[in-house]
Amino acid sequence: MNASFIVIAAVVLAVAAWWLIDKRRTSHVRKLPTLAQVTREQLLPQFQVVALGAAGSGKTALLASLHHELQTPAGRGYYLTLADPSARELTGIYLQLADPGQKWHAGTRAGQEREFVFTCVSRSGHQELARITYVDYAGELLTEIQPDADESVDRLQAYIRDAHALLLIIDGLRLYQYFAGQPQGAIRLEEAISTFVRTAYRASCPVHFVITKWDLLESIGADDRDRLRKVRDLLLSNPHFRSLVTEHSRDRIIRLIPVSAVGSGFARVDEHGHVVKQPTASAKPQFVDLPLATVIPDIFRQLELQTSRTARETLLAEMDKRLALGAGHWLSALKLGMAGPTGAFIKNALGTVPVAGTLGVHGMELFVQWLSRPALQRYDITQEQLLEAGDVTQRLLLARHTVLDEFERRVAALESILPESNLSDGPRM
Ligand SMILES: Nc1nc2c(ncn2[C@@H]2O[C@H](COP(=O)(O)OP(=O)(O)OP(=O)(O)O)[C@@H](O)[C@H]2O)c(=O)[nH]1
Ligand SMILES: [Mg+2]
Repeated sequence: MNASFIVIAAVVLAVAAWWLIDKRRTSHVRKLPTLAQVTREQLLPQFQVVALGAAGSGKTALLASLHHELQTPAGRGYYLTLADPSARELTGIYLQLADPGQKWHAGTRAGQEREFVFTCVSRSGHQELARITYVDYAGELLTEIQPDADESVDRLQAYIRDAHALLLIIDGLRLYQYFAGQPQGAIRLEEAISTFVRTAYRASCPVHFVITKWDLLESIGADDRDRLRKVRDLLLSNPHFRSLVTEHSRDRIIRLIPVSAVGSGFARVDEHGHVVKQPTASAKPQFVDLPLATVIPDIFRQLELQTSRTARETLLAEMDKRLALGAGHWLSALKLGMAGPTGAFIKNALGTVPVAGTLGVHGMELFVQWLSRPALQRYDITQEQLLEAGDVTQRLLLARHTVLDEFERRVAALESILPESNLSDGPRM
């Protein structure tokens, strides 16, 4: 009796120990859902963009102008939707911004910071393709000690940690002051660069330096390219900035993007150094779609640099084989078949590449689609063939693919008009 009790107890203990060890071994492996388990919402790849910049550097104006510009397709294959009351709020800010008869909008106060969740929708078929969360906050949180703002600062740090792209805002007014020989321009620029460089060094996602108020810089060069070259040379003359670019450009994407929320001739700097609206001007925002259009291609280019070459080559060889059998075979390999080649590649990357973990399964699926582009071209597979071959889920994949192509073309156009915008040595288009 005593002996059998000891045996039973030993067996129970051994089973419990095995269960515990197995649980610990598998608990860090993310359980991937099957298609039947995921809802429509979960099927959408999610991206988070955080714009960091000092108070008054133009973050809210850029956001409002970007929303205004992208709320209809206007010649693009996609547009953005935003739910109320956020949409109403940004529309209100843009209308005030673009009205030469009204004062500028008020600055964002600590505690007023918000997430704006945009949905990227395809023009044809109005398919929801991805969610892009954009965080707007009070610039003082970055540089000043604010009483009672600890919670806001913590939230901002969490956003930065989870960001898929960081937009580091360089105030064009400071650059204007620098080129006009005013000492406060150099001082503020130095301040902004040292704050940013610290953050950018720690980030594992792509980093875009966004130059706001581009319209104020017209006098520094003959055209956009000449102006951007001058701004890039100035930034690279800062040893911290130069060191960031040198260190990170091999496996990270670093970009320089000029934007104007109001466009050429809308405002000027008066004799007191204030930015004033011109009474009869009308707003024509310039390049404001770029901070968003470059996000997804840049994340993917960076992932391409960071995922194992062998894993990528195995996946692409498999995709190639399927494409040789026809469009339908390729599409079924892309669908949430976690047992197939896509699934194996995604599981591997989720465990080993920093940005992949935060992108999740559907962001990574989109990445696999993006990687297959050369094979699609090689087999000369047309959109029509793909559409005929696909079912409803596959059409969603396809719509995502088409918009991704458009983002890519926009990045290619940016790099051909303004090659100085690419600060990295990484692969170019
Ligand atoms: N000329 C010109 N001025 C701009 C532009 N964008 C912003 N401004 C000016 O910069 C000011 C500040 O812009 P905001 O968008 O409020 O700046 P912010 O970074 O959101 O500031 P906080 O909310 O205080 O952190 C505006 O009131 C305008 O005077 C632009 O594209 N061109
Ligand atoms: Mg603001």
